[in-house]
Amino acid sequence: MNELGRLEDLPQDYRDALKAQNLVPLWPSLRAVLPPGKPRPQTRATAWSYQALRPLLLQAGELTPIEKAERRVLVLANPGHGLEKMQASAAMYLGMQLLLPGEWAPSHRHTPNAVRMIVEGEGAYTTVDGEKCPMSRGDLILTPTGLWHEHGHDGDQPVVWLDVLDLPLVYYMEASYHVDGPRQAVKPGHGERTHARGGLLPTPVFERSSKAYPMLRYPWVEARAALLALADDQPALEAVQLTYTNPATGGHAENILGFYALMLRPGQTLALPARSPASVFHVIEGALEVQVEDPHAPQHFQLAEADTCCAPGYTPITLINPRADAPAFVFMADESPLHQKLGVYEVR
Ligand code: GTQ
Repeated sequence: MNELGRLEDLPQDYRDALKAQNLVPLWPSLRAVLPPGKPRPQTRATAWSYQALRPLLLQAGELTPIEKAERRVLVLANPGHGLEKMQASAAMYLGMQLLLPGEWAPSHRHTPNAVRMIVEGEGAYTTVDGEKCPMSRGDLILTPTGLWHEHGHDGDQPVVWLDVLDLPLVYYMEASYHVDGPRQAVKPGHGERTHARGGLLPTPVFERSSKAYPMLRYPWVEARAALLALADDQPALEAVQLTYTNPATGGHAENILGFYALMLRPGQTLALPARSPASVFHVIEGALEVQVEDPHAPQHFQLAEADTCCAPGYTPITLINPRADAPAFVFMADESPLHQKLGVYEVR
């Protein structure tokens, strides 16, 4: 591969003439925008300890009343992108949100898609599109693009959840905005109950239009039971993994990011191939070691319950359950639906 001409090789008056007409020579930047062989991700393998961030999140509860925050969130920001960019990867945003007993985070809707993975506490709920979704540890609750959502808390202990949004992508597209709304009227309906039996799909014979997102809450008790059943049923299966899907389409639960529940058997090591999308791992139960062959600096994270890490794309990742006596249960998010839809998805 030959060396390309540099900007400094061009006479200053020529560079000035280009600039005056909003013109840029490609060749000095060609290798930067099309690097050889594989991308040079800004995303760095990064881990966030729940034990370390929890006191700071609770402190935010004392420092900033909910009325002054709307959403009281500490963002898990990737230093590779610059913390102020508030992104975990190119397309993923992660935040730890705190809601205290009696608090209410008012109704709004926005273009980015969100999910919540409940980390700690009981008694809180999210109302999404009029459906009241109780929050329990390990539950996944969707707030897809455009749907009204608000958070309330009838319990007596702090509740914390992990927000995963495609905000960096939607913001980059200059398509990010929100609309405030009044408190929602709660309508009857429990999508997680009507869709609790995989393979049996409610058939809306007399309905003119069915909901684009018929299931908004994926209870952890169901996901955990499904993982244990899968592991038990297929003892030789390496990747005990489930995808959170939209039961009506069979496709991913949301349009841009993918969400998965994984189980690692006691002592299991699971080597994942390098894939183009970035990914996020959050420990629901047990312990997890994550080895990331990050080209910047290889990382080996030891994660405890409620810890979270992210890994860039195009990078082999090894997951290890260090415990010989108990399975590890992991929530994973990635950019696969986006890469697949755009035709840039790769496994190496
Ligand atoms: O709970 O609606 O972490 O709108 C960032 C933006 C959470 C939310 C975030 C949001 C929300």
